[in-house]
Amino acid sequence: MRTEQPKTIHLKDYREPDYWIDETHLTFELFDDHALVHSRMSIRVNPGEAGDGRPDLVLDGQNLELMSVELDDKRLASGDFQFDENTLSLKPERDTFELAITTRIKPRENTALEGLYQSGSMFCTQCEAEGFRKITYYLDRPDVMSRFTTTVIADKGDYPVLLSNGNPIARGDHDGGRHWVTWEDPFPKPAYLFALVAGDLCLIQDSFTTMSGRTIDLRIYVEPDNREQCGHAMDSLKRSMRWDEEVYGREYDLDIFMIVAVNDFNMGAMENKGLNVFNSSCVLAHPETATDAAFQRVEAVVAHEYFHNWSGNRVTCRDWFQLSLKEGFTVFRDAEFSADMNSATVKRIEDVSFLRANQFAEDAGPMAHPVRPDSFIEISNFYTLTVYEKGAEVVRMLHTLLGPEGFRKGTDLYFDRHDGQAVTCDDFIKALEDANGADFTQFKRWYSQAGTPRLNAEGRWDAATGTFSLLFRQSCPPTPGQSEKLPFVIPVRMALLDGEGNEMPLRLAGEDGERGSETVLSITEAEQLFTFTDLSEEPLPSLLRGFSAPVKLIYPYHRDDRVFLAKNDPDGFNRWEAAQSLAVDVLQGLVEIHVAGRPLMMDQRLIDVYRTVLGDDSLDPAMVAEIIRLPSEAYLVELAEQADIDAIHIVRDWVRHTLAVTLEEQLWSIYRRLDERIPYSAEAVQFARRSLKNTVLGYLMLTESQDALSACVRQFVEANNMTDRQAALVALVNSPFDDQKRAALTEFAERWKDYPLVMDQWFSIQASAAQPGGLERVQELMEHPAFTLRNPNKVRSLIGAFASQNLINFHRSDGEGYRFLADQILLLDGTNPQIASRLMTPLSRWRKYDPARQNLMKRELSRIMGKPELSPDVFEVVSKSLA
Ligand code: B3K
Ligand code: ZN
Repeated sequence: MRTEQPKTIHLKDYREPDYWIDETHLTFELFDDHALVHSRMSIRVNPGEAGDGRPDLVLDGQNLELMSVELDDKRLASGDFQFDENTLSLKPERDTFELAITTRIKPRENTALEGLYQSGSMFCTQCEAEGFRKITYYLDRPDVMSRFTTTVIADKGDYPVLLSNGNPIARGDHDGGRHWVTWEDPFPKPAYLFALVAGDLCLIQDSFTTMSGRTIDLRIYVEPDNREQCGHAMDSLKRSMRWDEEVYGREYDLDIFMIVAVNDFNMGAMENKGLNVFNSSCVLAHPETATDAAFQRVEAVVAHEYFHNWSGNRVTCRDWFQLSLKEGFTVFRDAEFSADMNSATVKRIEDVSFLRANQFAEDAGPMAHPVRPDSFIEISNFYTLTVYEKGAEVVRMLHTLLGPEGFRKGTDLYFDRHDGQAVTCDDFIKALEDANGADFTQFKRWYSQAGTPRLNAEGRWDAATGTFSLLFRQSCPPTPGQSEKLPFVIPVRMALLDGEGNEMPLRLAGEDGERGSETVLSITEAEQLFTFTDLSEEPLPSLLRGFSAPVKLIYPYHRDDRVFLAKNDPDGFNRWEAAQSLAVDVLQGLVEIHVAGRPLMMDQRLIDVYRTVLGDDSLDPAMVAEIIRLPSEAYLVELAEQADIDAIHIVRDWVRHTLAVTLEEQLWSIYRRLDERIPYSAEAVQFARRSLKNTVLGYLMLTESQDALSACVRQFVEANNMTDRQAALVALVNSPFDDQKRAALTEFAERWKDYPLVMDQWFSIQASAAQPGGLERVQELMEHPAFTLRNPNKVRSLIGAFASQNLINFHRSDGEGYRFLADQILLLDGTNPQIASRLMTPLSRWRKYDPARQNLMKRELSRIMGKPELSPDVFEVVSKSLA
């Protein structure tokens, strides 16, 4: 057990820094076993904060070896400053001064992958949120914005490429085979956006002409072997640049934009000014090695990081509590971009499924926090689904309430007003309000109240008057530190459908004029009634279209209503939603029957919906694939008060089998129609066809017929792209055909052993397979030569996938799955606390399960809690989980 409790930081304690750093000049001398970092800062007291007398200057620093300190060119003796584990402080004698500091660091020993570290043979940095303090002493907080100049010196043979933010302004050679490059970034920025890269990298180059006619030099740097895999990232970058000009009026500002791919990276990518550093999994894409999902992820992440240049870099966060200011907004921006590039409805369905299975669970667990948290122990723990995905939903609601034009007026004002500043979520809202004359005072509760609101709705038809009234009641369950919640503003996009499925004209009592056939109701009270008048027949409401608010909507539809909506709702998203909720209802009913020990009987209406959808040629095949995908086990767990994981798994499997057997003939005809030999292209139309074909193949394999097996093996062998090959492998791995499964896995590993990203897939497919013996298989795979705990992608694809996607094996009743996960967390806590902390999520959700499992999970949490010198990252999650 640690003796000293890590400190909690509170939003309410925010105050401006005592000093500003106007200029930062850095020189890095990179060597094989260490690096010397020389910094020279022009510092000035913050007159607003100084008060009486000049405050001490207190700089942040972590794991640094301090070599020297110079104040205005005078070397300070050790008595002239104090330093401890986390700070360096001194008493300046003037209001403005130059401070020069030299530190020595060990990038090779930096396994936490934060600060300056080595990934393979290259040096790279990750500074957000608080990694810069692992490089040198600094005011490492986002409201301190400085102009950076960076010189990198290294061996020319080993590190021919030396990069940092901004534009290269000088370069030269030193004796002894070393060389140097100086970079200057004209835009003031917080230290978290600093980046440095040094390595032997090859360059893929292109250019982009901005709307004002400037030519931007676009560069992607990768290890030479990956040269052929950058085309899609480059295209995505150019599309993102164009889109941000067209949709937000935002033009790129520097003359050069660089992306570097690294293999060891804690997350997806990082938006450092002019020098984005990417996990190679979010850059590299080639049809033979990357799936359609990977192609789409590359496009989305490239866009996301690029969009940060405005939403995050030009306008940044005042403090880390405001993280969603840049992340929620940028996720919303990238989602809209992806929607425009591919199918908007399918993108929305994917995002909503993900949010409901995962963010809703976070909101209901021990780590629940508002979109703008009030406090944290370790900021790295708050790069969460709530800050990102729910934050994006909050921005989406503002977009819905203002309409696209009002929203654009608001963002124009926001960017104009705050360009070059570090601001808050309030500033964002204020700009939207001012540009539109709107009042979002109540709406801002979405930023301060945690938890997923419940929205109960009831409809009442009055035939005598031709009116239909909708009564809404909202509530929000308590979350840690927040027992009572005030009503939210909940925009409900909706329509009323007649018996043919047509949208009826909407007229609201008390309002003049009509609202057209679709409208947005703004629910602001705990209980609120809307009455629609002049209706010719009893309508069926289509509610919360496009998931217009991140709430749990409960409407007492009969199953027949859901069937009707699934077949007839003109809104594609709500057609999917109706089919999903029908499937949820059927599955939940069957879980009860199974638990009661009664035989399972299939509701024919679900089969009927699937049959209709499969036969509807007017539907986008990607939509069909989404509609016939049953709700995930994770979502069913989230929905349950207390989840019976065995029952959920058995019932869901049984329903899948039953659907497969019943619809076999129709599935075959679709598979045959879509099994076409055409050259691969990464385009929406092909994504859609492959998505349906492979979903259908998954079902067909459940019939366990020889025909299905042959088709699957043939697809595995003959596929001309990784999407089809991998789908066949997944189907084989989850089948009882052991010989073919083993052969396919062996062949796949042999063929792709030199492609780490493909091997990640190979690990993940096996880790997620619900077959018995899952834990033993994962333990065996940990010994595979391609596996290492040092690489976050490997950890995610094996341990992460097992614990979060293989519920039946992870939750085995003897608790061995939990023990395994805890063992890995304890190991990783010593090397990479951020990754260790991420792995805590499944254990933190222990309250969802039965008492026996709860005890087993708590036992592992307590064991983790007992580790001496636990990182603050893991400490925060484990202590909150046990609280
Ligand atoms: N801003 C980074 C995330 C940094 C996470 C630091 N622990 C990537 C992104 O959201 O674009
Ligand atoms: Zn981001």
